[in-house]
Amino acid sequence: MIKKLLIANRGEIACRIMRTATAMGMSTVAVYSEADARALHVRKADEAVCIGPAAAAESYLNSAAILDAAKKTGAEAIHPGYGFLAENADFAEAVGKAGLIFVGPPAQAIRSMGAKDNAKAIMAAANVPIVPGYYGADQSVSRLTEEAKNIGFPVLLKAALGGGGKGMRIVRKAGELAAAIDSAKREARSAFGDDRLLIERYLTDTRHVELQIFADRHGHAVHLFERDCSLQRRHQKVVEEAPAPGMSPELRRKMGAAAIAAAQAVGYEGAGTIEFLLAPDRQFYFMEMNTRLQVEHPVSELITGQDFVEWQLRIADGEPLPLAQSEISLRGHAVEVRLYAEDPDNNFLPAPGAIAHLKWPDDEPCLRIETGVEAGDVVSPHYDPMIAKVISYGETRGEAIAGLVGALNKIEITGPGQNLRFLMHLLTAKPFVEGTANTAFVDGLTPEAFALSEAQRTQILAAAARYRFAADDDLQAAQARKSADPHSPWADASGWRLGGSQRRRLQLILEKVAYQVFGSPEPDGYALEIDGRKIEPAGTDRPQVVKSPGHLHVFGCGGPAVVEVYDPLQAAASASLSGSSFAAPMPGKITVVNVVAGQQVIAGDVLVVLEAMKMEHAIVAPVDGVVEQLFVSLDEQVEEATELLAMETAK
Ligand code: MV4
Repeated sequence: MIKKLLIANRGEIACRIMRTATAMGMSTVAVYSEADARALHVRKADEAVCIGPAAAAESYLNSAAILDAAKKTGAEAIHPGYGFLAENADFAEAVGKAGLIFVGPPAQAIRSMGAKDNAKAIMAAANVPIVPGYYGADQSVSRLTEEAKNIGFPVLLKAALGGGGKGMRIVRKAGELAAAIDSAKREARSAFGDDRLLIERYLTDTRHVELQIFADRHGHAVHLFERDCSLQRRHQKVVEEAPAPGMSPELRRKMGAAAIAAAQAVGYEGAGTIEFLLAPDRQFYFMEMNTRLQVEHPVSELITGQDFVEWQLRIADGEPLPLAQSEISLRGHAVEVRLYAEDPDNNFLPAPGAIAHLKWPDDEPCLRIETGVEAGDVVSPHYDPMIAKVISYGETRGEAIAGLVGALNKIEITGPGQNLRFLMHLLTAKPFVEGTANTAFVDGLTPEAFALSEAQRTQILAAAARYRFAADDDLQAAQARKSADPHSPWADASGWRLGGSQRRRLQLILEKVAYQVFGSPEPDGYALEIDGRKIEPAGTDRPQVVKSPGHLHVFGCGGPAVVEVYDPLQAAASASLSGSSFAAPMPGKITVVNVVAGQQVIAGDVLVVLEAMKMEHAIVAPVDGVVEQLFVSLDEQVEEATELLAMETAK
């Protein structure tokens, strides 16, 4: 048995592999770049070695540094995870030559499957169904044109060394072919250093169905059923599930047999995935083979009750497969989503950053969260901005989906961007719920598709207003307790005003839209009006609100929302904030003094209130800081531009 394992990866997969290796009694070695020095996978490992600067090319892709770390720590085996060097045949070979165990397939199998044309030739020879097309060596335009005409338009041009849709071109008629070949070859040359193309019949309305396989060194190969990964955004998987919706036992058997044949055809060992395109007529076609453990492997683990990393480690150590095909059974349904630090409202650009607040749903047996970060960590700008994988299991597909939506609704995160609302939209979209969403579904969505509904807006604004009013009351009460005369009417936070209305006013901004919110204190909280509309009292299932400087983060309304608390005079106050002093924006009477000299305040805190023109004007802290000096006192009449207070702003 392997005693010490080096994990040549980072983030959630490194933590996930360590969890199993530790459970198996292994000692674990993490490798990390300088940017990851304080990362969770480093903290979790028994030992850790810095392998280079932040750039992946100089660290996580640095074979020599990784091998050196293995040698230095006495690791006997290296697990590559996924991505980085996981499908690098040269690395797999170098690990073997260094006398270490590579937890993965033979280098030859990686090489064979690395080129689409070669992979198709091997599959065709093994009678694995492939998409009709041409994948020969003659790459002349005349030959490619002749073959395209034989296949029939529309055809798909694919780069032999391409992947994830890179270098793909749909050609709908003969006249477009020459230009498409030229541009596809140019792109392939620059992206992969090789411009070989293959041509396939373009299949429409397809599903992406992939089979998990394992093979050992003793000639055994099994499949552990299929996953449906049709929900992809620009060829990046977003939602994965097992088993595939609408799969019949007969089709599952046929696809499983084809996947095993594929594994045997390449002399496979370890964990692998055979990707198929499933057409509406239930014909399926080999697309590509992934010679690594996939990101989405947990959904297959959950429906089979197996630990695939344990299987990998045992097989890499020469053990036979833990189970025969007849002993592998399918139960229930699992769905996974990839929670990313990206901004769906900004074309899904990465939105890395420090995690100021992170709260997962309570542990449940049917919920699994795989993550490489904790509150206080940073989602790095140097690498894939994955925050976590969230996986839900249910006896039925409906239960699994409902559990996942409920869990996502409870996730609280502030700091980096996140795609929770997008994920929840996909999981509740009719085509997905009905199990009919194909590979074009996600890319066909417009941003409006996952915009906030009016009901969600109202729920979010109400939660923010209730939180803010309560916070002001608490602050007022705290001030009163500290002030010389705790029973002064000015200390009364109830919003009571001599002869005046008890209504409190807030201006909130949600997604760049300003709302007037009025609150009237009542025994069980505040009765709210938003832009003149009376709001239903809060129910029992209350959204969670977390404060950050100048913003309120509302969770539990179909995904996080950020509400800015705005006061017209805040703009005036911050506009008049010259250096670190405040000037009265107009003549009036000081009716509330909420702070004392030396008090720490955060952006949005009410400092003093000026009554002018029969209205209350809150002077708020435009930024975090400390109140240096108060120049006014309660009930004082002040002229316009009177200095009210001085504040030292946080650096
Ligand atoms: C196809 C196809 C239709 N017809 N091949 C996308 C990247 C790589 N996985 C292969 N892909 C496709 N190959 C033929 N002959 C449609 C796709 C495709 C796709 C496949 C699976 C999941 C998502 C996809 C999104 C767009 C296109």
